[in-house]
Amino acid sequence: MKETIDWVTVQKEFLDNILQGDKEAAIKLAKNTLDTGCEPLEFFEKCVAPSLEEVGKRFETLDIFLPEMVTAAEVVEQVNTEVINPAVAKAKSIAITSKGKILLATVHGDLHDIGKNMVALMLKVNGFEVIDMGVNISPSDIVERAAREQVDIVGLSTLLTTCLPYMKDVSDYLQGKHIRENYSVIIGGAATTPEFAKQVGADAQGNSAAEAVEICKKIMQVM
Ligand code: B1M
Repeated sequence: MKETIDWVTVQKEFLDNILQGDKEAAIKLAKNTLDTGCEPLEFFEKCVAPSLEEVGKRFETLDIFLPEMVTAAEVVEQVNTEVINPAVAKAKSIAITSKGKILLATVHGDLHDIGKNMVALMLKVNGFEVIDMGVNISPSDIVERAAREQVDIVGLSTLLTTCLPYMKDVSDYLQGKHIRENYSVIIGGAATTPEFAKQVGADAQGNSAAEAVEICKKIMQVM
């Protein structure tokens, strides 16, 4: 039976672990929490994501500096690789037939990929074919690859407000080549909002990996 989790305590401990660069403790905490019956995505959304948000707040208020933010991100990447990703993959079997082909990229100028990688993983385990171009990808490369791979959906991520214009560039580039109607465009990442999605002519905006999956299912009209 699933135990009740005190998320405030777990998150506080996880935050301390990642700020101190204590990979072993963070991994142990993640494993122990999953052992109580917690779903890996729930651990990511209720502990990892809010802890990183707190890291961001402390960075903004100069309570911590870039090296600590880098360390925290490195520990999280290790926890994802060693605990969360394998647990997600184990819990869901990869579908044989594709529900749709999705191209994902973090846009030009932006190196953030923790959230985008979780979106990619959740789409894959939910039966979508994912082409993940990685980070810092130019609008022209995104459009060229989308056309070459004949994807159904173009998915763009950014966490930096300074990189939002590149999302608009992708949309404009698709329009300019008269191929915009061939794709659905969805955007996400902490810098985006539903209003911004409307402004740039995107079809949808998602605030979490789970939401990204639901949006893609709706677009492809699959369960
Ligand atoms: Co940077 N950083 N960072 N950073 N960083 C932020 C984003 C910031 C908000 C921190 C702050 O000041 N409060 C700030 C941006 C401010 C702004 O633009 N307004 C910032 C800054 C300033 C910077 C640098 C410029 C710092 C510097 O060098 N002086 C620099 C930029 C480097 C660059 O990209 N060119 C920088 C660097 C870094 C690190 C390398 C140290 C590291 C990134 C490591 C990595 O990603 N591999 C890092 C980190 C870790 C953060 C914070 C702390 C955490 C980001 C994160 O992973 N969040 C962040 C603070 C914050 O976000 N509040 C911050 C967790 C993740 C799960 O959330 O990515 O939003 P997110 O993804 C979610 C949803 O948004 C959604 O699903 C995900 C899962 O739930 N989603 C989608 C994401 N993509 C989607 C796509 C979809 C749908 C949903 O459809 C396609």
